Amino acid sequence: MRTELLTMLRETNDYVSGQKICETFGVSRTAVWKAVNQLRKSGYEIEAVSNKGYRLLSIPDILNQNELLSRRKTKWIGIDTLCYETIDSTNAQAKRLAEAGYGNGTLIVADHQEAGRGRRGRSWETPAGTNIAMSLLLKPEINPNNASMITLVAALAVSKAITQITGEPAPIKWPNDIVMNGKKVCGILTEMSAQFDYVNHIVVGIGINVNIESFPEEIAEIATSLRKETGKLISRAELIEAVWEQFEAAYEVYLQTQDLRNLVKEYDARLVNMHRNVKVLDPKEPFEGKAMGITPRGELMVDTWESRKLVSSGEVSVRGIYGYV
Ligand code: BTX
Repeated sequence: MRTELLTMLRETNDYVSGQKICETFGVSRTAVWKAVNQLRKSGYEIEAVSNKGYRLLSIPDILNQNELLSRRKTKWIGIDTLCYETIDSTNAQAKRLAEAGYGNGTLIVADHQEAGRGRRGRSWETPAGTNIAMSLLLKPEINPNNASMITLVAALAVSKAITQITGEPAPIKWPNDIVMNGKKVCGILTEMSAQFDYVNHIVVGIGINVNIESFPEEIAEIATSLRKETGKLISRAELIEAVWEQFEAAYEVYLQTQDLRNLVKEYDARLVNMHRNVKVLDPKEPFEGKAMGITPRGELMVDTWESRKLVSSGEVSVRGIYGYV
């Protein structure tokens, strides 16, 4: 009931009468009063005025099930939403839940990760109280060869959601980092469990630096947050909702063709590398060229002086000639 009550209070700036709440949920006035107090304990400021009712004055920046579910507008993502104050890694937890039978669309969100994972064994910092760490469990009927493109779908969704919430551009650094002013504000790690021709499950892990103001020394040069770039305090729950709404829409387009042909234009429009010189750190043979956008399969097209090369994600990193972007 707390979730539904929150939704109800959030939908209006005005008072909602105790009577109306009782009738809507079929509960007693005492039950309403208890629910209001529980919400207050979690940090919500709720005013109670006799003869008028209850009014929501402020919403804390917390990530719990009530807050996320009361904002949920997605069709299928997050029907099952699990929130943790602290966890090793939301991706690791998503995998454990997948094996325990949780279904397509399960969303795992944590306030703090103790062993957040980056790509290729790297780590990802998620200190408590300021950032977003979340993973979506997918069980699609697709060819495993097409799965890596889902990372680019997620990057597009995050980029759009950040712009929707902050009003600022949030370009994509191919394949799946979101950058602001040349620094990393979001990382995405997609992991898959598959047979030869069958996907058991896919986990899309997204880490966003939201309200954090300073970073550990090792990453201070390359990392930034929405707070630092926009000067605004952002509601993490609102951003989470925006990301998954955007993801649902883009993922539906991807599923129709199992590739990015209908998303290339939007992706390229947000690509920070577009028409810039890049260094492709291919362990076999590093090379330089000009980035020309992505193919419908999500490869980066790089024109060298002699030919066009297609760079697949997963194997190589791409850098700007003078730095990270
Ligand atoms: P990546 O391998 O591209 O980036 C990891 C590198 O980024 C690190 O080696 C470090 O230099 C830098 N880094 C670490 N933490 C941060 C940070 N908070 N902000 C900016 N740069 C940082 C990117 O990997 C993929 C990251 C996915 C993280 C999500 S969080 C939810 C889910 N659970 C989980 O364990 N991982 C994913």
